[in-house]
Amino acid sequence: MSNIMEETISGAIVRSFFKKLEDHLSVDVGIVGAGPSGLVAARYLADAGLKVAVFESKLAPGGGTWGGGMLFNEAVVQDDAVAILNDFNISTKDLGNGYHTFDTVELASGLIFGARKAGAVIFNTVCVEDICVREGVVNGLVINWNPVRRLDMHVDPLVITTRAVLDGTGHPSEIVHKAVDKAGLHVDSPSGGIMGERPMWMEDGERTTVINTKRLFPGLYASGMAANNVQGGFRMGPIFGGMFKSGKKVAELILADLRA
Ligand code: 48F
Repeated sequence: MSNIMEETISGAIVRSFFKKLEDHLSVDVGIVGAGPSGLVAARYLADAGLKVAVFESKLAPGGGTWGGGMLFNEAVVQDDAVAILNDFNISTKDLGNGYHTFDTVELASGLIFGARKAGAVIFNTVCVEDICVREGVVNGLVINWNPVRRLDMHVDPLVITTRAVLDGTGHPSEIVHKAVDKAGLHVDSPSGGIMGERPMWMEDGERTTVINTKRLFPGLYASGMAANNVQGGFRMGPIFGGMFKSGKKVAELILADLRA
């Protein structure tokens, strides 16, 4: 008895995955975290022709998009960010007061699909555990399987070479923490370090998320709640315009820098 089908399928998966990984050992942009800001950035950067890899520690990309507000799977966006959802073909319902609702399962799947179809590759269950810094530039991501981290296994990582790194890790801003605490970098924030996120204030949080989205150090950028954590912005809960606009803004900043 032969296992021809089993061998074919296993071989196809192994060869196909390793080709994908090998093709992305060196990328233009390494995005850490497949939340809304990271996925929006991934899509616009890939649309512009850059080689983009997204590393997401969880099995399902999407970050904080799936659960809406308190597991009610609807969320809200303002008028001025609906155009971004239109770019992803995600439907919204106009409330007629400047706000729109949307289904968060459609949001999560739409953002993931949009980023993938634009050409960004998503490596799920892979966490970024460190960065590389050479001659004053952040130029690499240190990756490992998230189950390795979760099980506290002593396994050395691999490195992805980057021209730009985006911290899209949300509230903890894990990558900027590595830059500040471990590499000793002085980032572009009021203190040169991480200011820490402030409590809920939807209006100010939404406004400042976009302002807080910036290049923090050569080769290093932050978006979404990671950007707010670094700059001391307010949290805002299940309104997502700031996240989408932050992802679009950081894509434009990275594109301008890489094309300069
Ligand atoms: O937190 P998250 O959704 O990022 P975001 O783009 O959006 C925030 C909103 O979802 C919400 C909000 C809106 O009002 O406040 O919270 O800022 O997604 C961050 C993703 O990063 C992954 C994490 O699993 C999540 O999916 N992540 C975090 N640390 C790492 C990581 C890491 N070290 N390596 C890989 N992925």
